[in-house]
Amino acid sequence: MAPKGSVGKGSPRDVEAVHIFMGSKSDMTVASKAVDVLKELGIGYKVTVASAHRTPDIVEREVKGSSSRVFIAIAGLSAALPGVVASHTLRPVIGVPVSGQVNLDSILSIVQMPPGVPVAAVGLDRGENAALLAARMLALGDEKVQSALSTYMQRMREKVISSSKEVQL
Ligand code: C2R
Repeated sequence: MAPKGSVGKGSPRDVEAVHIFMGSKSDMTVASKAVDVLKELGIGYKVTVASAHRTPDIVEREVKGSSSRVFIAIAGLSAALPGVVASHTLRPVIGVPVSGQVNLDSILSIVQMPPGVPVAAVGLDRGENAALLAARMLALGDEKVQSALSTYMQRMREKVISSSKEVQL
């Protein structure tokens, strides 16, 4: 039975609201995309390298001891990590497949979870979308995160509009 654990109290800005796991240090470029977005939105986070295959005991300990509200799990190849994180918690888990020689291996490992253990999946290497999805979850209970997300969306909109002007040759 997965424990409920204790979720950190206070604003997502003041606690490690998102816990990012990566299966290896080699996944760092994908994790950096998530970290950049969380920093931009002012959301607190923690990053851990731990592997369901190589250090299963550390994954279990880190998840069960985490006070974060949402987990992001980044892994390539046979990506068991997001599913194993989800098996140790009742909090939402977002999986990020990492690209490699095959690509479908990590995508299917994350998308094809058995019934009863849900993992939300974003696209290949889409660390920024994992962070934005986590932010949307946190925004349900926090107006400051909601407003930071609105600003982010507005900036994206302005970028598209200005790039449309740039291509008027
Ligand atoms: P190395 O570069 O360390 O050999 O790792 C990692 O996420 C990484 O993308 C190669 C790839 O193996 C992945 N890995 C997993 C897991 N642990 C490591 N998929 C896991 O537990 O699921």
